Amino acid sequence: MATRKKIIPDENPPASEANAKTADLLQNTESGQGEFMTTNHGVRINDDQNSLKAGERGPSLLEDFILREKITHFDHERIPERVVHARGSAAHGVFKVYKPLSQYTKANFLNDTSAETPVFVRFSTVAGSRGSTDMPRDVRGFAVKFYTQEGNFDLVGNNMPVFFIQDAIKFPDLIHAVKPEPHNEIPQAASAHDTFWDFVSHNSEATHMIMWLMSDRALPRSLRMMEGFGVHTFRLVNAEGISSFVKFHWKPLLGVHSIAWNESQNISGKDPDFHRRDLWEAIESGNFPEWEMGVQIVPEADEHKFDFDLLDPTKLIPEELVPVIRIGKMTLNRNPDNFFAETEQVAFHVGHIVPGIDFTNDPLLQGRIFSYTDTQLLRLGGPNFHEIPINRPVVPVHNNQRDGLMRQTINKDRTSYNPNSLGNGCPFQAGAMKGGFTSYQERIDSKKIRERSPSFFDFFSQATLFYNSQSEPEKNHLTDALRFELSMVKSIEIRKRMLGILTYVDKGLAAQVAYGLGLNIPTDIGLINHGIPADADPQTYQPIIKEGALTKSASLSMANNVLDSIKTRKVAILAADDVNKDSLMTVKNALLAEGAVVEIVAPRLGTIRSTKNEEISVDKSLLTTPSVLYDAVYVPGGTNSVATLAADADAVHFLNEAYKHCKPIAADQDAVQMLEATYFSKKLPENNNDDTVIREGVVLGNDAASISTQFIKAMKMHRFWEREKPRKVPA
Ligand code: HDE
Repeated sequence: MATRKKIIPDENPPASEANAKTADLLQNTESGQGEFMTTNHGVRINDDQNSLKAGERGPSLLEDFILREKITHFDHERIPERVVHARGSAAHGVFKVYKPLSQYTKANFLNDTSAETPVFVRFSTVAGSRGSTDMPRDVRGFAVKFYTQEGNFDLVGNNMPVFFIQDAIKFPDLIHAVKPEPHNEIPQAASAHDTFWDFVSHNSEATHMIMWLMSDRALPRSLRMMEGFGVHTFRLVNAEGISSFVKFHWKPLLGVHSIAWNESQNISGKDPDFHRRDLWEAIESGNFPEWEMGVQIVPEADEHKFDFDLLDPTKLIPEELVPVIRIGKMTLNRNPDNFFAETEQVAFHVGHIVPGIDFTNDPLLQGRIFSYTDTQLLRLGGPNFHEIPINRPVVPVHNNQRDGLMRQTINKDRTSYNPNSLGNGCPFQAGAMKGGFTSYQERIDSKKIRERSPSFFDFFSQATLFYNSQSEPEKNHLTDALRFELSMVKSIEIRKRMLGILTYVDKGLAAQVAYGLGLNIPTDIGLINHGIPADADPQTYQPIIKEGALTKSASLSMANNVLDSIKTRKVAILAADDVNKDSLMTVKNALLAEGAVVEIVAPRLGTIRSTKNEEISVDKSLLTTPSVLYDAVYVPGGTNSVATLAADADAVHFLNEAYKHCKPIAADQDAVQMLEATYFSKKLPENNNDDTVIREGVVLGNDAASISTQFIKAMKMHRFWEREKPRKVPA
């Protein structure tokens, strides 16, 4: 019989044992393996498949408490989904700091290099409902709960470093605008509709974020291959009480990669759980996702040295101005045991900070501090959501809070107030010397006003910086995204207003988008919002480039990111009966040795035969698996295998689509018949007479070993976006 692990909340383990016990504490596992079924009150159930009836064919009886308990529980199994970030996936892991950061912060988990701080990380999309696709064009949430020895620290960030609005009071407007429209609840998980662009076109402070949202950053290849950002400027505070400003970053060790928009739309149909599955499978197979935590630190004295305001969440600090120092590593190494108990019930809160970390006066951050408790009260049903196992700290909780819905802790003491003498004054206030949290003593001497600082009123220069920093293919994608989204908007007035705004980012961009919309850039658009003189003429306006300001920032383009690994990339090997097994295995083994995931895809399931009559197991059939679920494709030789595939429309489509989405493709020379069946074969650039030919990511050769080498080289490049425009495939 399985033993039960029971949690007694006020008997949390001492600090030294806490790490080891975290997994147990967080799990409260009730697997039921080997146990008899009982009611919720522990009575053994004789039969749970037949309700109590008056006779074999008679009516069910009201006294059937087993039926009623089962159905009542079922009727109450749903809680309100998150108002934003409803669609999410999560994992457990650990964080380790590389070097003590005592110069900047006294936070223990950023100083103790021997500590493995447990974390729980939830990734999410923003606009869609809980059951929506993983693959919309959207921001991704990147929320990390650190269970530190000084209490929980939540870094509730996104995969983009800036935000749409500067002040929290605008958040409900932003979210009302992007969510499905209220009269018909259309469209699900998409920003391409009138209300969103209506809001954006009246809210030019969103322009920088719009550039990120229209870029490929909104289409991550994997949750494991995207950056994370704390967005706001926070404070670090050291033991002497000296504070520095800090921006938090997460840098994925697999690099930052995206997919094509057309691909993303297809995946939504073929596998709407694409990101969730990818994360789950990577962890199950031991390919633990890793990120390095980075910090950009700005001494307090340098607060006003930038040409933007550090408190403005629509601005980033270019890495050229303040480098990102990598200070530690996070590894996700365990999937949740139960989606609802952990991923759904986890409650993040930007206000969960520990000594050594503090807030700034960013008006967006300030509003969030209020919002997150409030939302959990509604979503998790009362003030005791911190007692749900996934939300509990690994250190003991002692205070005078009592009662409330669903209270778990059975407090045994008589006093629940402070000061007291009946309880010997317990629990004591720690005071700063014993690790009590003290707020940074920022001096404030000002009038109460409902206004924004003029230092927040440059809405375009960082949008221009972002656009200018993109590679040509990235710029093309951004233009196409804007054309797509604004074409879905029905109101011509909104489209025109957006063209006006884009003019202030880059005139060429605005002109290209205008062309796609069949519109001219309007001349009569003054900007409703701050940032541009009301009488500025979009036709003659030049973007503001401040003196000495950067014109490009390398880290803003994914093209400059890590391109040195094919670890966990998925490769399809297309094969049919009479395939050349030697080639197939040589390439497969070379890919596996580099850490790739390889699947044999054939016209049907079961096994296929090799030319030497050996059996080869098939992983997937063409019926269920499209090319959009893979990063690259290889076609081994074997006359009959190639002939079968060349005559199979699904196989030919597989290759055409992989080419369209700019993926590496490899084939044996004697599989060339298969390539010739494709649309793109005649469009390949000239053969450059290399032994193994690699042309815009298409590798063709006689020798499987050198095909492997070239194919792996091509896969490290991730995608060959430059083939996209001139050689577009109509698939
Ligand atoms: Fe959130 N946000 N947010 N947000 N947010 C929520 O909290 C809110 C903002 C972010 O995986 C909610 O538990 C306000 C910025 C993530 O569980 C809610 C404002 C950033 C998640 C809420 C913001 C975020 C949330 C909904 C403007 C990036 C998912 C359910 C002042 C730095 C966390 C919940 C998870 C979730 C409010 C702006 C990130 C309603 C009022 C900026 C990753 O409380």
